[in-house]
Amino acid sequence: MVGWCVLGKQFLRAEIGWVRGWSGVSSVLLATFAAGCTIDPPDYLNTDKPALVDPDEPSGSNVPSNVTTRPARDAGPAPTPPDAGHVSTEIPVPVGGCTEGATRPCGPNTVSGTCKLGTITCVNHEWGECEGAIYPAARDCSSALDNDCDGLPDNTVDDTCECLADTKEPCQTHPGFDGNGPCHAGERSCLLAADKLSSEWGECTGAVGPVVSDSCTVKGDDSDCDARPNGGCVCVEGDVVNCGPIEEVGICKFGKSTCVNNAFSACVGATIKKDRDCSSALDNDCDGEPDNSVDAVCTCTLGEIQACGEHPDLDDNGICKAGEQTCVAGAGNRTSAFGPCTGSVGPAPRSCSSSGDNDCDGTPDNTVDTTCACTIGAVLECTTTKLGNCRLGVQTCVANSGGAGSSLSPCTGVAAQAADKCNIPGDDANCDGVPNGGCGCVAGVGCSDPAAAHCNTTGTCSACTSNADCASISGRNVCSAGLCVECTATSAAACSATEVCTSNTCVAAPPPPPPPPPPAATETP
Ligand SMILES: [Ca+2]
Ligand SMILES: [Ca+2]
Ligand SMILES: [Ca+2]
Ligand SMILES: [Ca+2]
Repeated sequence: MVGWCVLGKQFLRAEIGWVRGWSGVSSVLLATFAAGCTIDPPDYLNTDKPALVDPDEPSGSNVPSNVTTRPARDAGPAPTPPDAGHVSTEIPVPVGGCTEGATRPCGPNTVSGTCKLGTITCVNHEWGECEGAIYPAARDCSSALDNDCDGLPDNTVDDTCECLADTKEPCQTHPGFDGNGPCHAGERSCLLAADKLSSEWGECTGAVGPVVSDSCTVKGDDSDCDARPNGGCVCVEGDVVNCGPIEEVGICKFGKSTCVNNAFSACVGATIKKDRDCSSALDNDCDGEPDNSVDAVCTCTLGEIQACGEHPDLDDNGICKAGEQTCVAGAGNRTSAFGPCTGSVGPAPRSCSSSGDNDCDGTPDNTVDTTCACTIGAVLECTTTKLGNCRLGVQTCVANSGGAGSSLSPCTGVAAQAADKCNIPGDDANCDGVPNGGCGCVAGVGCSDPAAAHCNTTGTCSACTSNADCASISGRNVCSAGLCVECTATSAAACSATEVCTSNTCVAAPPPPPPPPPPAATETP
């Protein structure tokens, strides 16, 4: 840093090292100031221009260079008493005449802080009063200005101004504890001296530190400031907690337990779970479900009746029906299950003699079909034939062996029949559809054999006994010795007029004899 000095009557430039703070100023700096140096001159002084040196002043002035008192002519503030390390000086005013109208700087030998150079003018060949200069004032620990022109703000913290006025800061801290429980640091305030020439920290107040252990009687106490309220306590006096069941489900209800002398009392007022009761709609076992819920334990609702022993597709036909079983409780009602099945009836073999439906097929057993061919006991008309004088018979329905079927007995009751008669043409007395069955001939109809043309009443043919027997035999209508012939001597008429009977046969008559002798006759009467 560039500084400037007054040595004798001359300003000298000097480059010096600067260390902030009086107490740290090097001996070189101190020595320099002792020789009338300062720092940070205004720009117009920071030059080698000759105008800065009074040409009227002889060199080697005998004015001491380290004057520390302000001139008597200075009407400004009273000079500041020098304090330790504080150099107060000002630019010396030459004595003797001067060139009329000349001017030169005057005032403090520093322009740091609030200090300001003034101007002195030569009037009547004498230097007049220093105008406009501002000299160092007393330091004010509460001011951020550099009133004492020492190059530092007056409130710079150092041995004199220990602290910034009106500020506070923590003190007596408890690292790791402050902020927990009651623990916190104290606080101290910066106290400014009445004359503001110094400041210092006041007494530390309000600090609270940790104790050995937390209280077990004050809820939330963290006096040991470890961030664990009531640390080391089983419970806090007067605390009431739920006890008994794990949760309030069904009939289960919490009880209360109270902290007394750092221990919880016995549980009071709790309702705990009981055995399950399949007959109860309550949740006695506190599992979240009504006890009578049907599951693997209570397998049915007590008193419930259900079908059992069923016969698919058969029940409700005839005798068939399902059974029933009732839900009954196990020991202590802790379980439930259905009891035995009763009342179940299954199908039986069909009985053609029963009007019931024993085989449960939906129809009466005695319904007539291929199995039960008829209704047992029924009597039906029956026939063999209805020809001739025959009439209807009867037959009866009977059960087969075992009753599994039925059938009709043989037809009976047909009128007893005689053999066909052979002396009545067309007779079918035996109702076999064949008239005159068994007859070799029918009386009145005759036989066809000329040698047996006579029909007996028994239906057999024998030798003719009369011409009538031969009537039905063509060309042989004459019975002659049991044989039907054409003619006989006595039956020549059977031949035509031109024939004659010869050997029972009609043959051509011989030519008539020449005129017959009258009155002769050849015929017998
Ligand atoms: Ca200062
Ligand atoms: Ca604690
Ligand atoms: Ca339950
Ligand atoms: Ca049936």
